[in-house]
Parts: sequence; structure tokens; C-alpha cells
Amino acid sequence: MRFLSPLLFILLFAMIPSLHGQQGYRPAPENLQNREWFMDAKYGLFIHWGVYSVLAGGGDQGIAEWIMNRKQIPVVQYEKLAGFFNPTGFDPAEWVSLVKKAGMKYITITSKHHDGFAMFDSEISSYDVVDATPYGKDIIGLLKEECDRQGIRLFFYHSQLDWHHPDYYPRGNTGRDYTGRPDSGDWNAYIDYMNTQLTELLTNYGEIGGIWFDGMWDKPEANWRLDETYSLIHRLQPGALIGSNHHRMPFPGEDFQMFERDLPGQNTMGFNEAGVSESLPLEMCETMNNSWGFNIVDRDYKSVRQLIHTMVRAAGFGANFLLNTGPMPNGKIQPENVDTLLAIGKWLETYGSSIYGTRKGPVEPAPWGATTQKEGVIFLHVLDFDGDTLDLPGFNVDIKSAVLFEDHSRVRFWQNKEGLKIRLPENRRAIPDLVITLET
Ligand code: FHN
Repeated sequence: MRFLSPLLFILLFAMIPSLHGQQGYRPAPENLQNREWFMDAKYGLFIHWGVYSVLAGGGDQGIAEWIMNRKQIPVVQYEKLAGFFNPTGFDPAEWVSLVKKAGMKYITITSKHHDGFAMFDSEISSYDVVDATPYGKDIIGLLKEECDRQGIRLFFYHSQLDWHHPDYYPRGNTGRDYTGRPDSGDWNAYIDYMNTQLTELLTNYGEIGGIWFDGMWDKPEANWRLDETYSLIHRLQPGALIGSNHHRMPFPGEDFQMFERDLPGQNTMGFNEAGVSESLPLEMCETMNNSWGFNIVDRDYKSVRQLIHTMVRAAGFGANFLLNTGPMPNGKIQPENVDTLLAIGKWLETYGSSIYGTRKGPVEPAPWGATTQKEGVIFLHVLDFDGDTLDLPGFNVDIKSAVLFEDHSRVRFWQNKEGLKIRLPENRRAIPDLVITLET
């Protein structure tokens, strides 16, 4: 076969932006350490907060942070919301203390969502919480100071998609004609703008956990200049973990893979068609109702049992669980979410060591439950199973003993070359997760 001339290869490669990423990326030692920390941490709080919260979801299920696009609000009108955003009840110490009581180890907060509004003090734009709102304080800065005080890592969700900036042009699949932006613009100038705001986030707030990108799906074929952006982030903070919710296999330069409202490898949502990275840390994110931003009409809350099951199944796939809340415009986290977070935190007080610091177990999650493991022990998480004997065909790790996690009482088991059988205690209360510790 004739080989491509180098120039032709370069031209072809340059035309396939989606294959870009940080070419030749080798994670720094601190990045590899932070990946281990991330996989040990297992559980974080996702926060979707912006001026859209003023409209409390806009009266429709699941509209919340998408209200500008769903209600086709022009930029000149939407900007008025900033004038009503005055979260005087925002108390970062209250939020971070709640996160710790909830058993969470990190926070991922929207520094900028698709509406383009910066929840931090940006020098390059006055469309930010300090310059454009009566509140006038740097939300991200206040939260980061408190996270540092209380030992919680802070990640920034940053939308590459921008419905406000005039240079986000040509438009993508959203934020199109209704915004009132001119039918012209300089795409590279927008990427420069985005990289400048990222530089602010990676320079002005100390060491951050990482960047959670979202929005590439709006213009999948565009040249997002990822090589530049990822190199910039890793140059400013080599330990910062980059993830991008593009629903494709991770690009070079990405340090973890996330899954939105699906477990790794599943696709109940219809857009999680990517495979699962065999080498990167994994994280799945979920809402407590059906909305990411605050939505006063969305009372379809998931139960504590459901959310614990999701966390355990995620851990069974070796993935973190990033559970979302959308704070109210007064700066408070809605009481229904506080109650749920505290209930899960209570469960973790007893069972946390079967989740934190573990990796996926030898048996993939199944309808009955999941397995996690750490040095010398495997945790069987029996979630939904009515039988009195759990049969695990093909289980091939030699087991020395089996005890109930809760009280170390012995559990009967049989093991042979076909697999493992476990006799489950009869008096199983309706606990969310019957954990059995197998000593290997
Ligand atoms: O459009 C966003 C949405 O508002 C939210 O931020 C979720 C969270 O993962 N991501 C996108 C939807 O896929």
C-alpha cells in the first residue's frame, strides 16, 4: 500500500478535530497521585448554580439551567436575571459542612454553564457574579476558601458551549437564532476567551481538583483546539484532573471518564454510547430529582435507597458517584436534598469502608447487587435479592471466611471450581445494602 505523504497525513489529521486532545500527553506524577485519590474518594457533590436559579426551573420539569434555550430568551433579556441574583443566604461553611456530614470528599461546581454566566470574578468579562449582580461577591472564591479550610477538593464544571458570547460562531445545535447575537463571529476568538477564563480559574483559586468539561456535543465537528486547552490546564496545574462529558471515548489529555445518569457501559439515557476506559478513573453523575439546576416543580425525588444502590453499583464498576443538587436563588440548598444527603451520610458512617478506597470487585454488578474490593477483602453488596442462597457461578477467588459487615457474625458459604454460594441471613431487615465481607 502506498503510504500517505507526511504533509497529506498532517492535513488529514488536522481536519479531524475530534481526534485531537493533548497529543503526547504523559500525566505528571502528581496527576497520577490525584487519580488514585479520586478513585479512593468515591463520592462527591455536583452543584449546578447560576442566575437561572432565579426562575426556579421555569415551571417545567427538567428545564432549570436550560431555560434560556428552552424558552428562547434573547441575551439582552436573559442578562436581566443577573440583576435579581442576590443569594444573601449563601454560607459556604454551611455547604461544606453539609458535604462532609454527607460523607462526600469533593465538590464539582459550575464555574460557567451554557448561559455563559461566570460564577467567579472574571477580568475578561463583566458577565459575572461580581460585576453583574447585587450580590457582588466571588462565589467560587468564597467556596474554594472554605473547601481549603475543611479539606474538601473543588472541581469546576466548565461549559465549552456558550449561548451568550458573540464569537461562539458558527452556532451549534443550541443557542441559535433566538439569542439576538450577530450572524458572524470569530470562533478562535471564543476559544481564546474560554482559555483565558480557564487560566483565571487555574491561577486565582489555588490548587483545584480539576475541570469537568461539558458541551462539546453542541458542535461535535468543530475544532475545539483541545490540545491547547488541555496543555494549558496541565501546564498551570499538572495535577488537575480533566474530564469531558462529550459522550465519546476519552481523548488524550483527559484524566477521567464520566457518565451522565448511566452506569459505565450502560445507556438508558440514549446518549452514553461510548465504551468504558480500561485505564482512567471513572465517575457517574446523577440528579436527586430530574433536574440539575433548581427546579421548584420537579418533586420527582429519588429515594435514599435508590441513590445508595446507584452509589454501590457505580463502585461495583470502579466508578465514583457525583450526586447533584441545584441550590436555590437565596443561596440555600433545598431541604429535600439536605435530608437525602444527611441520610446517605448516616449510611456511610457505618458502611463507608466498603466503598471508600475500594476498587471494582471480581464480579460485575448484576440485578442482585455488586462487589467492591480492597487489600485482602471483597465486599459483597446484596441490594435486590429475595432468595436465601446467593449463587455466584464462576467466582474464582479463594475465600477464607465470610462475615456480615455489620456485626462480623459468620456467614455460611460453599466454594468449588464452579463458583461460590453464600447462605444469606433470614432476618434481613429491609436495609438498603446487605454487605458481606469475604476474607481472601
Ligand atoms: O446540558 C448539560 C446539563 O445542563 C447538565 O449540566 C448535564 C450534567 O451532566 N450535562 C449536560 C447535559 O448532558
